[in-house]
Amino acid sequence: MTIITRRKLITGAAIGAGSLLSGCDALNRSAAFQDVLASAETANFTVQRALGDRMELASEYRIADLSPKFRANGTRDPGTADYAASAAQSFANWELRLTGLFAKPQQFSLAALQALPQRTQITRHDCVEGWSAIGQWTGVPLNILLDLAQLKKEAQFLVFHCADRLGGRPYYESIDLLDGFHPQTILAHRLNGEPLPIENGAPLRLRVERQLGYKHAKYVTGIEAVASLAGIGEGKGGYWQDVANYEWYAGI
Ligand SMILES: Nc1nc2c(c(=O)[nH]1)N[C@H]1C(S)=C(S)[C@@H](COP(=O)(O)O)O[C@H]1N2
Ligand SMILES: [Mo]
Repeated sequence: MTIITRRKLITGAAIGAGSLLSGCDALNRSAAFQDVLASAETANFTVQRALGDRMELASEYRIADLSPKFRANGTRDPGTADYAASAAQSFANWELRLTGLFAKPQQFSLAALQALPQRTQITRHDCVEGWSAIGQWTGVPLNILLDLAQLKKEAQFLVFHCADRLGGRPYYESIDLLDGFHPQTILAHRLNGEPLPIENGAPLRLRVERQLGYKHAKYVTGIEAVASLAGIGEGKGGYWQDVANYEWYAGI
């Protein structure tokens, strides 16, 4: 298991820097990521190479490559009264709460998220259960939210809280800051040009395109910035990590 801490992120930023500065405009505009780049003179070049790979983009596909249907897996409907009531009003009352290590913790309605700059990407989703699907996702880049809420320097991980439970436990997932600021990491509210279907995580789901399917939290209600995963769930960083020892870092 590789946990990328902020210290490693800082040393890694210099490698990433060349490709970031050429390609990733949104990332370059990110105040928090600028801090990271500014600290990059402490670079360790071995760590750098590995982290540089992690900032590369996942493959993107064409409309012609879309799967006829994007299949659903895991929870297909959270099934609570609150969720049903929210769905009945097209999730107009849905709130995404940013809590924990932010200088300006805040919440966003779905409409507020949709009013921010959006990214659309066609990517392949790979589930450990042995299937893949290509879908077109539209949503707000996570790095925009991290800057608006002003992620604090002590933050090392972002925990995604979800509206559903599996076997009585809330589903959750977590990523480090390299994935948090990655330009293809988005909170998606549309799939294949339509509002996200309930079975695929309506109204909001994480897309973290360099990782396996279980990292892509559906029904996201909150993002908590933390210095450690120890106090969350059973401390392994995600539902499947806690119950079945899945890898925390599921890079593809
Ligand atoms: N909240 C929540 N997120 C989740 C799951 C889940 O059961 N609940 N299943 C995960 C798994 S294993 C996969 S493969 C994908 C499936 O996404 P899909 O239903 O859009 O295919 O969601 C992931 N995110
Ligand atoms: Mo999965």
